[in-house]
Amino acid sequence: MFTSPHRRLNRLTGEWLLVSPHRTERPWQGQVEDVAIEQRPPYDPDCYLCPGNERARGAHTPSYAAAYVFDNDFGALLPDSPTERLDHKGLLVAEGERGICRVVCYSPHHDLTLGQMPPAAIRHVVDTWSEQYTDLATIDWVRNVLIFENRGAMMGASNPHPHGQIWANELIPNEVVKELDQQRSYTAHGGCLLCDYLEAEIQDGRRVVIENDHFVVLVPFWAVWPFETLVLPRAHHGALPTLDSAQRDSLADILCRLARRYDNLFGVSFPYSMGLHQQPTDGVAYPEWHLHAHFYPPLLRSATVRKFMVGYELLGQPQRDITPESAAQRLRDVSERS
Ligand code: H2U
Ligand code: ZN
Repeated sequence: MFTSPHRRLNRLTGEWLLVSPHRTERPWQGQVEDVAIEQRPPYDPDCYLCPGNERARGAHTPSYAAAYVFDNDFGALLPDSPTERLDHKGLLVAEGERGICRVVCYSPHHDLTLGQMPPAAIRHVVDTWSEQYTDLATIDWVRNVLIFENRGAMMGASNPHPHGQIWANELIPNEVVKELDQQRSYTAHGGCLLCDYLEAEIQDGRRVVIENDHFVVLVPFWAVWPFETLVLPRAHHGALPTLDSAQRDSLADILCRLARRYDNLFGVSFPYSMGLHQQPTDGVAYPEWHLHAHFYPPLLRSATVRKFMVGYELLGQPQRDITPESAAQRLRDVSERS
């Protein structure tokens, strides 16, 4: 691989990023983050997601034993927003948009994370995600269901209780539109973009982090975030509901193992945003769409130094120092013990 500055194509979005392999050793005198020593109780009487507690707007979180889903009390989208449109000379353009926002508690235990949950409990979360996708897809105006998680204060999570979110939109969001265009245009090559990409990565091997029977985790060739990963099913699936029981167990296993590696990398509960990209739900067939999950962690070289997307990256294009190959090597070298 190149040892000099170069640019790489993100095949999934069509966007370029800069890679500067020679720059890893630059000194850092900028912001360092506080390392929160997390000693959490299994139940927190002040947590709105713990079983039996009251939430911020007075709703009651019931006693629950496994994953629990509720409508977000402060949803960014609302199911009854009016259909409005503004188009002033093609310059001031706006559209009303409906949506449904939900919160998924992964576990009743306040102190757990994905990497600390037993595989059977993560499998239950996978089944819950799948049911939610199916359930929301049946609503005729829902065109996309995005399941995601912000973990850690650094990524803006509002609460340490293990949880994620679901936003079901009337319109397909930007990142999904870009990936759809790329996957669609790639079919001119005769196959699926991510099936072919996975095959190329397995053959190369340098960016593969973990494999099990049905899933592979790799640092994508075009990763922007230092320890960004892509979770791919070996078989071509457009969304979770078509995964069989063994494939779901495999997904739960690989998510748990990845989370443990992340936590062990810098010895902290590793912050990230992760999300599942599944085919849109507008009733159209998307044979080109390949189910996958992205993990975008902000940490760069230690628990206290994060990557900022600023300057050239905001104004030009993303740039990274540590190469995807060396990030993958470090994630391979780290233990999976919890
Ligand atoms: P984040 O940690 O990623 O912010 O997700 C938590 C969500 O929980 C957040 O979107 C919602 C917030 O609106 N929430 C409730 O629905 N009810 C509450 O009582 C507090 C927080
Ligand atoms: Zn809690």
